[in-house]
Amino acid sequence: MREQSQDAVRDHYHPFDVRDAARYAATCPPLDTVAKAGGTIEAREVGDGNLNLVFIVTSDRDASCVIKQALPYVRLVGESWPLTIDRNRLEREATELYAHAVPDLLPRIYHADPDQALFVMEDLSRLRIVRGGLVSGERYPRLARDIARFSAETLVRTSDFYLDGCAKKRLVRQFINPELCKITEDLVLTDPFYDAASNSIEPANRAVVEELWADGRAQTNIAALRYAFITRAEALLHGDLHTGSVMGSVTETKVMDAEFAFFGPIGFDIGMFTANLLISAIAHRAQGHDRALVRALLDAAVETWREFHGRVEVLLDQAPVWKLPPAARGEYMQAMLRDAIGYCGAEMIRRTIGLARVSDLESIADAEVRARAKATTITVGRALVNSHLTMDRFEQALSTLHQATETNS
Ligand code: SR1
Ligand code: MG
Repeated sequence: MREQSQDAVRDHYHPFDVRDAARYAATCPPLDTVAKAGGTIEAREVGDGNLNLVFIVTSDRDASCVIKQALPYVRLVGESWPLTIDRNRLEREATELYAHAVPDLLPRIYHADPDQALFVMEDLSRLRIVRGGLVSGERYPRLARDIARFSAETLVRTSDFYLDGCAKKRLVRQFINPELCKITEDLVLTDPFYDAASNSIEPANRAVVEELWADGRAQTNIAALRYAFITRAEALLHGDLHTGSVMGSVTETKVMDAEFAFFGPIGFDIGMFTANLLISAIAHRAQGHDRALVRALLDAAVETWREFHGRVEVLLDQAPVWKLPPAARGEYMQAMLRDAIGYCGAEMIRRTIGLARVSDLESIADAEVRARAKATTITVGRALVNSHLTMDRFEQALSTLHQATETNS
């Protein structure tokens, strides 16, 4: 039985339909001026994520916006799974905070209404959700560098190296996010590692998954990763930084969907992001697609880590509050890498067999190819969870992937 969501009753809250969205958009920037000038405004609902309503609101003038509103339950599952609508505030506040460090990598927010659990933001229709683009074979040459910069800047600047103890703990309090954290604790770091009802397994992969469940090393390591996720308040994580949370083109990258933001282990976001690049590479490879595309995705994962690592080092050098002594720096960065690789493995497994699986794998029409691709992501994920504590370079994760790909081809 799920616990009731912790929301206080909000008298005026109601989920919008397209007419509500159009009417509302006419009352605030940027479309209020269009309404005042007699222009027409229309909305359509385009949310294809797991949680929220998303309306694109357009006008007969050169102005448009997006309204993002939280539903009081998990959209993917329905009203049987209540979920705090306060997540909309957390997403907006995290996005606004990040914008101080990396304004070019975030959508602009024009207006917020906590009572309706919504905010009005920039219409990014010129960009595409990166996951969908990657599935259709598009390339995003800036993606790795931009995500590395986003993560390094937002993480290190919210850590104890940049904030004094009081300021940091005030932020920790602001981003206490128990309901969304519980989703990750359960769906990423627990359920895929035993025979939970939320899992969905290709019949051909039953044995591969049962081996994972019976693997004592994997069970011990995932417990440690889960414990770190729950207890180690190092920096403000995005908390859900996968390719479905990023919009991009050849020239631009925007990070969205920060509603899972909270203070956690600093390697988590990069682990989650690189996992989704590796899943995409494995899916394309299993389908026999362009080898250069597969190579580019694997290279992007390595580049993400390398750029992130370099930027973190620079930021740590300039840290205003606490400079780690050079002798401690190596171990600190090594622990971050190992965490990232461990969470990368967990995310690969979860996106394959858990709730909220991904189109990279699910869109493979041929059942045999799909099962083979999934067997590979599970095998690689398990190997990364098992070996992350011995890794010293991100490239070792790729060697693990190459070995597993050989085994499953
Ligand atoms: C029940 S929510 C499932 C997933 O959707 C979100 O985008 C997060 O990835 C979460 O784990
Ligand atoms: Mg999301």
